[in-house]
Order: sequence, then C-alpha cells, then structure tokens
Amino acid sequence: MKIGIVGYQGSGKSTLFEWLTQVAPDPALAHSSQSASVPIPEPRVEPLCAIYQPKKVTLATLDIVDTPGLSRTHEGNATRLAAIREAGCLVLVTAAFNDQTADSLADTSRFDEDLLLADMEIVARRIEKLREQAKKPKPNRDQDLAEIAALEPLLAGLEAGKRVHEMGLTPEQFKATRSFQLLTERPMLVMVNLADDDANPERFTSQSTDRRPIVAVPARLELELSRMTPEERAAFVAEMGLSSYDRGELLRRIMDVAGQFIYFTCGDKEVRTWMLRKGGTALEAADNVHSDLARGFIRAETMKYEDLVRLGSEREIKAHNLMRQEPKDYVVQEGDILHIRFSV
Ligand SMILES: Nc1nc2c(ncn2[C@@H]2O[C@H](COP(=O)(O)OP(=O)(O)OP(=O)(O)O)[C@@H](O)[C@H]2O)c(=O)[nH]1
Ligand SMILES: [Mg+2]
Repeated sequence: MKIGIVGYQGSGKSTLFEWLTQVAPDPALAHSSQSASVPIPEPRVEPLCAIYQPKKVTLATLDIVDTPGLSRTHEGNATRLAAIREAGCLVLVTAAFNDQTADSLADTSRFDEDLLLADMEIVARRIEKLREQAKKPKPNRDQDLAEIAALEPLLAGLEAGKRVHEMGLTPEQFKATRSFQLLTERPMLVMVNLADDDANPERFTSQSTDRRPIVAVPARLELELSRMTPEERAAFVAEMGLSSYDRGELLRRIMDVAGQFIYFTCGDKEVRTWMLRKGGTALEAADNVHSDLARGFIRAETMKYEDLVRLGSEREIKAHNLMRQEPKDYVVQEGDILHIRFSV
C-alpha cells in the first residue's frame, strides 16, 4: 500500500517522511518524489513469539512516498499532483509552527479544493468529449450516453465540494473513472505539524471526525528524538516535560485510515504480520501470502489473537473449540491468526 505524504510547500512533509521511515530525503529528489518501505511496528508480535519461538519475524510494510509540495499560487501544481496519483491513501501535512497556527486547518479545506478542482477538470473534460461523440450517430452511442449519465452526478458532487471518497462510486461510475486515478477518491489523514513547544494539540485533534481524521504531531521534534538513544530520549523528554508521540501508533493510524488491518500467520519458522483491506476474504489473505495458497485453497484454520494469548497454546485453543474452519469467502477480522490449508 502506497501512502502519499502531501501538502503545501514547507509544511514539513520531508521531516515527517524522515521520522516515519528513518531514511533521509535526498535533496536531488525534492522536485519529484521519494519513497521508502517501512515495517509497521506491532506490539502483539512479542507475545506471539513467546508462544511459537519462531526463527524469524516479518512485519507488514507501508510504502511511504514524500511528494513535492503544492504551490499556493497554483503554478506548476499539475505536475506535482501527478506524483500523488499513485498513492492509495494521503497524509496531508499542514504547518502549525512559526505563527502558521491560525491557518493550519483552513489549509485542509484549501488543499481539498485543489484536489477537487483537479478531479473536476478531468471528469468535465471526459463528459464534454462524450457529448461531442454522442452528437454523431455511431454504433456505441448508447454506451456513451450511459457513461455521461454516470459521470454527471459525480461532477455535480465534486462541484458541491464532496470528495469522491465521501460520495462512494456506483459500479458504472467506478468503471468510467477507473483510469482517471481521481485524487479525492483516496482516504486522507490530516497531520497537523506542531511547533516543538505546542502544549495544546487538542485544539486540532478535538476536531477530528471519521470523515476527516486529524492527528497533531511535532514532526521536527519527533525526528530529533528518534535520533537519540532511548536513555537520552527519556532524559530529554522528562526534562522538557514533553509527551513524545509513538511512531508505530501513527503508522497504524495511517494503515487504519487507508482501510487496511493486520492479521497474522504463525509457526515455529516464522511469526508474520500481514495487511488486508477491511472486508477482505480468507482467499485474498491466502493470496497475499502466496498465489499457490489461493489456487489450492482448502480452508483457513482461524483463531483469535486474544484467545491464543489467553490460553497460551494452539493445543488449548483446540481443546476449547476455538480453532474455526473457515471457507474461502470468510471475511477476515483484525487480529485473526490464520493457518491456510491448501493442496498443490
Ligand atoms: N518549528 C518547526 N519547524 C519545522 C517542523 N517541521 C518542519 N520544520 C521546518 O520547516 C522547514 C521545511 O520542512 P520540510 O520537511 O523540508 O518541508 P517540506 O514540506 O518537505 O517542504 P517542500 O518539500 O519544500 O514542500 C524546515 O526548515 C524544517 O526544519 C516542525 O514541526 N516545527
Ligand atoms: Mg520536502
């Protein structure tokens, strides 16, 4: 899953990128984009390792992409927006340091508008082209008219300020817009980038809703803290009376906003976390691990993380009848541990 870090110039995107990925941004790539793959820290892995004693632990990853900042004058933004289109989820960084506090949530609506305008332009152009085509009698004219009928309400929604993600798409609209990579189709998390000494992040986070999730983090401070040894960090945080934000927690929040969750595969060889879209099935989970497992899928032996850790072993899980046999179309739940049974 690709996560695009987006925002206006100088809002702290590269700072956030470096903190999250621990990879220093290459200045030579400042005008295009730069990505790094980050394992998502998972606190439940340690108790699982105590049970399975695996040789290896592997964590699911997010691909974090640092993108060039948009200009507030709109000049040159089209090419910058192109760098965002690949991302499945956006993290919008807005600056609340250096006296930019007052403006930082207004920036989210401004940024929304920039994305909405870009989407409107694409959809409007397509409708116009279809209307031109439909003037002439031609074999697939009905198809063109159907596409116009699908796209018009979408355009009206965009014009009313609704993001595609919020509206949802009908199957016809999905088909008609698939190749456009519309920008407002992606879920978005707002990250308010706080000054080092900001003592009142609640004024931002209290405005967080499901529709518009908001976190507030002092990215530069967190980056500096992440460069210290744990002892130095603890001393510094205590001395300055800071509360430091957990990097893993932010990565998991991003994953959640991106519509993904964690499930596990466990054995004495490997304990591993995997990411799946919410609503994903056992067959998709199997395919994630290996396409052979999906092709030869028989069933998924499934238990809950909490049950396993409470009971301490798979033997106890079975003794309590808590190992379920699930079919292909079982909707995998957050925290499920799967053993995929398959034939070759
Ligand atoms: N005080 C403060 N300064 C910050 C913070 N985050 C970033 N900065 C500073 O703001 C400047 C811009 O930060 P970057 O991370 O390069 O911003 P950017 O969004 O990547 O900028 P562009 O890529 O040019 O659009 C740098 O001088 C940072 O040190 C923060 O949380 N607090
Ligand atoms: Mg940058």
